[in-house]
Amino acid sequence: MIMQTAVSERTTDPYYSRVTETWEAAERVDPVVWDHSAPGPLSSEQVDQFERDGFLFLPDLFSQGEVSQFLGHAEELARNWPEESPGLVREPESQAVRSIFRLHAVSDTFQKVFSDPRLVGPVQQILASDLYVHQSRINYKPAMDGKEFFWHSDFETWHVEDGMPAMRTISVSVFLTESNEFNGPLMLVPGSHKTFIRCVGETPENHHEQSLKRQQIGVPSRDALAKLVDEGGIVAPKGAAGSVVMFDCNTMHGSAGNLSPSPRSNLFAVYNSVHNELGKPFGASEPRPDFLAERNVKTVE
Ligand code: 6CS
Ligand code: FE
Repeated sequence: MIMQTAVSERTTDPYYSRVTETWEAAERVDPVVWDHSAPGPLSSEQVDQFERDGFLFLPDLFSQGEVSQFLGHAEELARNWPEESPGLVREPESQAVRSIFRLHAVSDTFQKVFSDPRLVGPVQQILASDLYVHQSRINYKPAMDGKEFFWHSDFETWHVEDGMPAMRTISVSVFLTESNEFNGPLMLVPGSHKTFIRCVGETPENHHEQSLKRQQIGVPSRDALAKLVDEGGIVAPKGAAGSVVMFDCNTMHGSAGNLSPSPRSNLFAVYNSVHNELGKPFGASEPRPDFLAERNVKTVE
């Protein structure tokens, strides 16, 4: 058995990034499944699948009635968001709303969704830990205006810019609309979560003001992506509104723009282990704002 070094005992950063002149592939040092015998709703086959692929597709987890209520609430938030209040991101080439962040702090409806055992149960099982919401958002991907999300590992940004120490974090994406091949579905590279890609390029100041519209730093080089895709291919789970994709924080993912005439909206909750609290950023001078990286650790129950 390979012994993992406790995060608090690490003397060097295994996940340094944005410092070398060429990209590098480094081995992940953290477990993916933290305790195979932890209780929860997933079968042992599903746990093994998550460990192998770095994601799991759970079709039809929420009913059509539930998601239409969530979508209505999401649209209402976008219509009424006060201009001066942080958390709203517009599309790079139009005024259409791209994302709204930190829903767990502004919406009782979504806070309740983020405590739902259908979402929390599987994540607790894989991470074998109590959880808090590190980040939450809606990506609206509006009809025709909704631009791509370039390939990235979320952990790379959360480590470098937010000070997240270890890979003990899982995102869940709830489809608020159908996801199909025409509307820019989430694409993932199976198995990519086991390799940490060190990215090229320095972090500019206030990087998030640019990266949330169109990310160019903290993204894999062409050859790095080619290597991962050679090994694992690309999948795009598609399905009805109410379906859920849960994926590891280091799984390489992205999505194309939405050229269809209807929106493709997803609700995201990012659950971090309470044992993996944020510290100082590992590669940026200032930590990012709270709406991107929650520092108030409130266990979900
Ligand atoms: O920077 C972030 O934290 C966010 N940006 C992207 C492109 N994905 C993850 C996260 O929402
Ligand atoms: Fe992402």
